[in-house]
Amino acid sequence: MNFQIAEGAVVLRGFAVPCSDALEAAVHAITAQAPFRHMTVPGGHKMSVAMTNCGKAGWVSDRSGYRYEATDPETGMRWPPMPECFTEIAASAAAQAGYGKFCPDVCLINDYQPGARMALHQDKDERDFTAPIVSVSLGGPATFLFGGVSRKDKSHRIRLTHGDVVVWGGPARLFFHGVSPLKPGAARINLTFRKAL
Ligand code: MD6
Ligand code: FE
Repeated sequence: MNFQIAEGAVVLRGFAVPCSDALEAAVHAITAQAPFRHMTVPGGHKMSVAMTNCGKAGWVSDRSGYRYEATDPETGMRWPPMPECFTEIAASAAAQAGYGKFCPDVCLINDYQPGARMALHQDKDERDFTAPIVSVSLGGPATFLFGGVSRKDKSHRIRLTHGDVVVWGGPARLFFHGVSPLKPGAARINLTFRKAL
């Protein structure tokens, strides 16, 4: 059931299941406007996870670095607006985890096909670290890695399945985390909601 991974970080098992059809339909509509793409990291290689965004800005990476941009570099257009069901699930999950009044302005949408992974990293491109991050998992299972303030800290391994939500903030806001390579089988979509601007 629900549990705390560390002070400030909780897993809400199945929290998004009741609205998962609406969330998936909204992802489909967003990707019709702003398709998933494999972004390039500053080192020059392409990420195995494909990404897109919705909201007032979107997280982007290219050879010059990571940042939030108001427009999609692929199309030059604004990112699609954040659907109401996105804002609602993010705010209600944050409240359930003890973070009141969370109002995300960005949702990064990650598409994991089998073999795709996310190396250990910190989320530190946002302006305000007092707001938590809310992460919604849809589709196939994945192993989420959750470490500590230092890259060298030992990671917990947490299996996340369809509808699970992780809320991340306070003393855990800058903890290292990642995703192990996805097993063959069903693809996974992850929504991460941030107050980035
Ligand atoms: C993922 N998630 O689960 C990648 N970041 O696909 C993240 O990088 C992440 O789940 C910050 C907080 C929660 C997360
Ligand atoms: Fe992250």
